[in-house]
Order: sequence, then structure tokens, then C-alpha cells
Amino acid sequence: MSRLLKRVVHRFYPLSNFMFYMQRMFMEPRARENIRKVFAKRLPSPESQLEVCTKDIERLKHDGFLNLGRLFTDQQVKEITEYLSREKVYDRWDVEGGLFDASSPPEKCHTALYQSKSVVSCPHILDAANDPKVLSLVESYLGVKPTISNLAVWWSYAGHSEAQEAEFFHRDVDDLKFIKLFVYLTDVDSGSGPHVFVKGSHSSNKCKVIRRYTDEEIVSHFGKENIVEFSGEAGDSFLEDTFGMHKGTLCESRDRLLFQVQYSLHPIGIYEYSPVGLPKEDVIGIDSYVNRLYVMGE
Ligand SMILES: O=C(O)CCC(=O)C(=O)O
Repeated sequence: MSRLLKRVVHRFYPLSNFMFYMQRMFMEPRARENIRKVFAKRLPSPESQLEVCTKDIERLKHDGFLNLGRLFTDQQVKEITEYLSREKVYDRWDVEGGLFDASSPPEKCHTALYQSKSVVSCPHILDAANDPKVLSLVESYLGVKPTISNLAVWWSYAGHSEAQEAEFFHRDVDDLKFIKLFVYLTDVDSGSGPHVFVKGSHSSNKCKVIRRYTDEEIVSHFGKENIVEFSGEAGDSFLEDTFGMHKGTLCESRDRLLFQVQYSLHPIGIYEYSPVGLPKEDVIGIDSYVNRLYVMGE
């Protein structure tokens, strides 16, 4: 099959791919919101018993992000990083390159991900992804019971002179509505790859073409005053609607380790999921619908 034909088929088959590419055709926040409402009616309703702070949800909707403070204690960060030090990673942008030790990445590698099965089995990770306060905020934001559609931990490495891929500003256009939880697992300052978000850009009609944008373009469209850099200690967390413009700054002085959860209405159409079977005691209290793409049901 020619490459072009393969690409065309990939857009339509399986149907989840078609849904993924369809929603990418609607880039106006208001149109996306109207379509979200239609789909939300067919999805399970929010169920959280925890009342969310109205101010928090209003700020999240207005700014596109919300600082949540500490999600992991120092001891939990230690247990997570100790566990991960025994697991292998792969280059996000060169999957074919295979697995390697996180402490000795190939020279050209900017970002290295742990395999899903390592992440799911890592201490404290599922508990954090299912933290009741986080889930109640996420439910309020999405208007439905969420689906965990991506669960990832990755290293961003220092020592490169030029940004690559997600180190440039971009929008994620993964589902009609989604939100991501970011948790730093190393201390992050301006030299160690802080995540950067453009306040309010999640509801803006500017920069609707799906591509990478330069810092200069972002400043000229949104203004320097709206660019928010997230520094923090290991264990600090924030929620962000990454339909808004964002990037991971190129690390200069130190590597950065980040844990991220994506919550959406649907599974991400182009992802392939392989739920992991976990011991019963590890899944007590977590919702089987919310976690179904990563944790195998009974
Ligand atoms: O590494 C980062 O901070 C950026 C992450 C990102 O671009 C994303 O999650 O879509």
C-alpha cells in the first residue's frame, strides 16, 4: 500500500481514528463546547461525593490552569523514583530505538518515557491519579465522569541546544474536552525545564492551526504577561487544559522527571491501550470505569 493510501486509511479506520481526526477539524472553543455537550449526554454523569470549591473551578475555567500544591510527600517521591530507577525508558520521538536506562539516554534523546505497565505498577501513581479532590475538579471541568486516557512518567534531559517537538508551544487536540494533571518528581526551576502555559489560551480563537509555534509568535498573539512558568518542588502539582498553548521548556541545567495524567471524555482515538492486571489490594477504591484503559477489570 502506498504511504498516502496508508495515511488516508488510518484517518478512517478503526472508527476511533476517524473520531480523533474529526474533532481536530473543530478548533473554535465555542464550537467544541457545543459538540462536547452533545457527546456528554451519552456519557456517565459526574459521581464525585466531594464538593469542589467554586472559586477553584471558576479559576480553572477562566485561566485554563490551577495550582494544586503538594500531591506527593518527600517519602512518596523517594519511593516512586526508587521504583522507577529499576525500570527502562524509551525515546518519545524514536520508539523504534528501543529501551534504555533512564540514566544513560542516547545523545539525541530529549524526552524518555516509562512504559505504561511500569507506570501503572509504580507506587502511589494510581492513588494520585484517583485523588478524590483531583477527580472532583476534573469531573466539574469535563461535565462527565472522566476517563483516564493517558498515564505517563517521563524524563526531559538537559544538554541540548535546540528545542524539539513539545518543547515548542502547541495545543493538544486529543478529544473534545480533556484536562491534564502535572506532578513534578524532581525540583524544577527556570533552568530545569519548567512547564509553560499561556493563561486563557484554552478559550481563545487565536492560533487555531495545529502546529508548533515559536516563543515570538506566542508573545505577539497573547502578550508576555500571560505566559505562566511553573516552577516547583518534587511533589508539586497543577491541573491544566492543554488545548491551551503550552510547552515544556528545553532543560538547560538539570533533567526533569514529570508524572502526568490525562482525563478526557473518551479514550484518545489514535492510542492503543493495554490495561494491566494488578493485585486486588492495589485497585481497592479506584473506579473501574475511570481507570479501564490502564487497569484490567476482574
Ligand atoms: O513537558 C512538558 O512540560 C510539556 C508537556 C506537553 O506538551 C503535553 O503534555 O502535551
